[in-house]
Amino acid sequence: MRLCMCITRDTGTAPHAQPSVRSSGSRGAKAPHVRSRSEINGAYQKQRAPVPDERVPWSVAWPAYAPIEFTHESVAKQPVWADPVDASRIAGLRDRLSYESSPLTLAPNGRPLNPFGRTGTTGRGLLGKWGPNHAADPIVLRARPDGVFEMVAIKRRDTGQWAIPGGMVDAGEVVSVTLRREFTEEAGALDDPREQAALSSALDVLFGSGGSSVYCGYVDDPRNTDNAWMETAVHAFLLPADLSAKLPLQSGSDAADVRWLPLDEQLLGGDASALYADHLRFVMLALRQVGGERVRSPSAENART
Ligand code: RP5
Repeated sequence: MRLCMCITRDTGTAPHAQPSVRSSGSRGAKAPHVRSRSEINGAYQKQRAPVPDERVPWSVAWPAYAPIEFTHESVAKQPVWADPVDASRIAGLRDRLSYESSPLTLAPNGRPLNPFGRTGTTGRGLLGKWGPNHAADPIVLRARPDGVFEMVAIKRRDTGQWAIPGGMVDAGEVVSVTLRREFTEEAGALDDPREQAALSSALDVLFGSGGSSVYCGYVDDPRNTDNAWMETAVHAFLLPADLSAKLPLQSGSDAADVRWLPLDEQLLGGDASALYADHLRFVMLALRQVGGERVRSPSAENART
């Protein structure tokens, strides 16, 4: 596993002084990017050709490969957050920032190729950008008196899974701003102005610390395609005990629910699909970094993918 600094898209500088784990993504795992080949996201039903594990890598010749072309209508109508339909007309596409593949590898039709291999779908699916689509994921943790950590988790509307309350990095936005904005939008949508003010000052302290940068790289996200994929920067924040009582939670419009999710042995040792995409793996990395020896859990490597 290589080490790197997470580089922000807009400044080209490292947002934090600490080195973070750079993606090993799904490379080397027994079944490479399984969620990127799944139809767990309802919009992808019947939109993927089956890709056996051994045929995922582009290096494996597969002349009969017949992926299904799919770009969701919400993307095809080209809202402000989406690229033009024709990738070959985008200037500088090859040099877009990626934590995984720099420069991007382009297919003869000018579309970027997923650095983790085939997904059974071409086009962009639900993703706006050709190539990497950048997100930021804040893992907010608190320790219970019995030593078990809890994390602020939201229930996603698309797959119904619990997830880190992360989201897309807006154009021109730095990761540190996205982390706080997404957390507030998804988990801190409070109506009461007094509660809102209390949350805001707690978040000043929490996010003001910068947290620990634990990962940057590919996400095995069920929206990925052969030509568009998710990458993220994951930061962990450990709440001091006095602050955790002052953190009221309320899910925003993007989330069906929000809660303090116990990171107990049942969750950490169980099925990785208990959390969205690669989020269980990111949580394991965060616990190892933030919790150290105090964490009672199997090691990150034991997480099933
Ligand atoms: C995942 O999708 C990232 O890890 C992040 O949590 C999320 C961002 O997408 P939206 O929540 O904005 O849909 O790949």
